Amino acid sequence: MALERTLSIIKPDAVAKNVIGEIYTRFEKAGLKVVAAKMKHLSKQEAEGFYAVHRERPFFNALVEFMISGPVMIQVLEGEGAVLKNRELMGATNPKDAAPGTIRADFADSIDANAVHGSDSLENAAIEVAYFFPATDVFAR
Ligand code: RTP
Ligand code: MG
Repeated sequence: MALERTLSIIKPDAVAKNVIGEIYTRFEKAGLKVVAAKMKHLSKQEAEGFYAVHRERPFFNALVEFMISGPVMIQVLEGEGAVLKNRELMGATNPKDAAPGTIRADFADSIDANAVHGSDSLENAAIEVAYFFPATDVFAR
């Protein structure tokens, strides 16, 4: 497996629940390192741009409104097979379908308020990391 970087967002519901640390612990225990991080209250424009691939989907407006409902914690995770590893830690999009012990099973309330975002491919990871972090703000470790 190759060393990869992926973009992770702790969504407004999980930030409001005060579980940033618990989620970071899961990343660390799985061997993923936080190599960049910032808390941010996204503007509507930033959220729409980030989720532009979903623009035509019926849930797009609800998704954007939810993502701007409060601050989020945005981080770049680095590790062997980081993209898939993070998706495995997150669990299925709908918490009802998420495997026990995953972040969404333990912290998500609904398909909208589903605690975390994670890049779904190495290609999208590079695009998403660059969307939020200039290269100088990502630290090789
Ligand atoms: P994410 O992008 O947030 O990591 O989630 P994901 O890959 O598991 O799911 P994706 O298909 O990319 O959808 C992005 C977010 O939109 C919301 N969604 N709602 N009502 C629906 O059918 C529906 N489908 C997706 C979810 O909040 C999902 O995380
Ligand atoms: Mg996605």
